Amino acid sequence: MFGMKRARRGGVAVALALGVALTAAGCAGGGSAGGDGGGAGGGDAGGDVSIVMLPKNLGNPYFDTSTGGAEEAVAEIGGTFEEVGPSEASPTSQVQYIQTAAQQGAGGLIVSANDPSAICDALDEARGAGVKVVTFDSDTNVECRDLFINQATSEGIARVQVELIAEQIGGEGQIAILSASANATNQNAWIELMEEELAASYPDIELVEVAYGDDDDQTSFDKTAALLQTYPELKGIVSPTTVGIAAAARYLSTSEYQGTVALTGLGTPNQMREYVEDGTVTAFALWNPADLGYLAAFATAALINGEITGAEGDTFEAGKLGSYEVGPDGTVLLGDPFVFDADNIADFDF
Ligand code: RAM
Repeated sequence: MFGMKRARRGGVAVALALGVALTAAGCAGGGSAGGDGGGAGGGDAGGDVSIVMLPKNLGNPYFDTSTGGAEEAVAEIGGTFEEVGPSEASPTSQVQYIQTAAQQGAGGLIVSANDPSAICDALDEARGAGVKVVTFDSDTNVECRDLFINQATSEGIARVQVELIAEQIGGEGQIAILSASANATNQNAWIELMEEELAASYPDIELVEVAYGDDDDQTSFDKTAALLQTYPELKGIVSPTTVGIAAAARYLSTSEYQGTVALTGLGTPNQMREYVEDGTVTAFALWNPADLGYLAAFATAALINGEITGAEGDTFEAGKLGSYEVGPDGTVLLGDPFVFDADNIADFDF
């Protein structure tokens, strides 16, 4: 609704520029649908495509970009679009926005969940009132929504971060994780898999603590300082959140640890560029949040228009991204994570 307008312009440009690079990879890994399912491009089918987008919280550039992608898609489809959301990424902070969307008769709700179950009652009610519910980025329990649009497999997201930190600390030493909020479905799934991967393949790396910055810049900054103080031998930090990694990089960049304590995880190129350029960070990963929002909006429109029900094997068209197929547990996969470093970071703008 508000600040997002600014982000939308950037988001659209990015989606076009980046769509090419990151989408190419994504299609190779997942996609596969095939049939063109009738209303190609999702154009005119005629339902009331009114979509409300509810990120974990407002004020996070990652979600500004995903909202920009969703808004671009809804403009192509021909519907109405609104972004709403809380300022804090806490388990129940989204409930009131879900209730309002249902009361206002939204056709679809796209949500990144702060907790797998805390918003389920509200989502059930909304679905009972005819709202199609699509999670993206961070899922709820499967039974609480119609579809989940997943940015990449959890295994892939976990693996790339473990590989990056292992490489950056020379395969041994203490590391910590600086996560988002303690209940975040997505971060918790990735952390569990990172722990498994570390245990299985990196016996000389010790994970000493998982800290939570709540996807709040200041909290993440303070938690970074605390980790460095508590663990003088710390060799590296993995932050699987764009808010956390940017705050940790800012702390490290002016500290005695710059260049000696490694930092990687999931970040946006625009937030991380200065820290790659000043040597605080070597490489980190992400996907294209604009494509994620764009895909979520096309999937939601397909549900609203009755083109799909969310059943495994359903296929739909997602505009410039092409065809997608619903996989097990009502999940649609965008693609593979992408690694950003000094050689490519200048090519991205989101
Ligand atoms: C933050 C949020 C989001 C996550 C990214 C990587 O922006 O926690 O849910 O997907 O980081």
